[in-house]
Amino acid sequence: AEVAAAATEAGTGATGASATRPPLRVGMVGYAFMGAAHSQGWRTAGRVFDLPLDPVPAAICGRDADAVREAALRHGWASAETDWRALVARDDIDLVDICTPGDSHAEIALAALAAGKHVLCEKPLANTVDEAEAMTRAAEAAAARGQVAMVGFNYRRVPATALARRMVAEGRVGRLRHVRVVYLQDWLVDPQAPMTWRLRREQAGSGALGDLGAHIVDLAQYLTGERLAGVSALTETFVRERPLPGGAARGLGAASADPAATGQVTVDDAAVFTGRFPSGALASFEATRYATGRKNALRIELNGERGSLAFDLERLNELQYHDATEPGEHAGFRRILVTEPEHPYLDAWWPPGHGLGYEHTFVHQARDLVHTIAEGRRPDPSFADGLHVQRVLTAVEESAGKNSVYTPIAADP
Ligand code: SOE
Repeated sequence: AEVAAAATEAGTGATGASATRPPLRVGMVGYAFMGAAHSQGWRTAGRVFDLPLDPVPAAICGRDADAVREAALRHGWASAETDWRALVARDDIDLVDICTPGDSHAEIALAALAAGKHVLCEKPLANTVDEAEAMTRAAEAAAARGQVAMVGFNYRRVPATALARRMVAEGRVGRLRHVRVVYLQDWLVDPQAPMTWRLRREQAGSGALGDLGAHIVDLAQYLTGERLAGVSALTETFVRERPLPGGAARGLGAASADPAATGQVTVDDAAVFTGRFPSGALASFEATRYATGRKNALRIELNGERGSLAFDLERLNELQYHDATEPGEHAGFRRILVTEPEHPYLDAWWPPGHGLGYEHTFVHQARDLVHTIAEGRRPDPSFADGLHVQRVLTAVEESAGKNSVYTPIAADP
């Protein structure tokens, strides 16, 4: 159905200035938190960056007809669908953006690739290694036909993490010894916080592990340029039964609980694991929804022979750097304010010193994907990268099931 009042028209993209650029017509499945975040990305990327294609927010899809219509109007999508198969079948859609829970990623992505679409899929890529393998095979076959399939690890697109990656590649930390990374949230500390799909294995695949652990595994691998070789892990489900939701969704859960009914939590609440990189560097990871007082604290520190880097998502415009080659007398961690035009993504934004936030990562993701498609490059991160993360998550669960026995991660074929 056409949403008449939407800001876009066929052939005119989010910028309203597409006369000279071919459109990239996007169909997005899902309209909750991630749908809203991706909408921001698609709407804004072409207004801030000079893109080779003009992203057109063409269609948004969700099962509830009224809710998806309202989401289309709110987020600026030109039309709404209630069946993702209808969306995938439309010949006026070039790219399918998957923002649904993990249990539908594989089916939608496989159908979209078979229909000749480019695909952006939220993390974690899938709920199982088997699904992720099938998706990766389909993505490789589609790449030969010029299609791009990317997985949405948005924290690679924080200017400070992109700068950290550049500095590691330039050798500014030297040979790596330690990678220390945590992702801490606290929205489940209250045992009466209601159930959500995120706490059901059949929908989410896993708990804090897949939701937060996937991010930190990807970020650690992205910054180091290495893939984990094996892990030793512990996982725990602290609260195994929770009230069912009593009302509408709010934030990551529901606004109220139903006092009369409960549901079983079938995923982990927290995962703690160590790992080895092929270079010999040791890594430690912690992903939890029970870090009381920590809201969205993704922190990573790298220690190498020549220096160290540290990043904290709660201070995302900053990168800490210690240069160990400086004379000891005045060496020490210093703060790089990552807000300058020479930093990744920042030449297109505000004057120097004016910071960015969480939502900008989705704008940068849309920008990078548009370039990847237009320039016929390999996506970064690819489905193969998403598959490797999935292998790590599975190895973590295996190791945790065997009381932390070191579990090698299957090599990629
Ligand atoms: C919830 O834990 C969540 O929204 C994740 O699903 C996102 O991937 C992360 O960016 C923020 O936290």
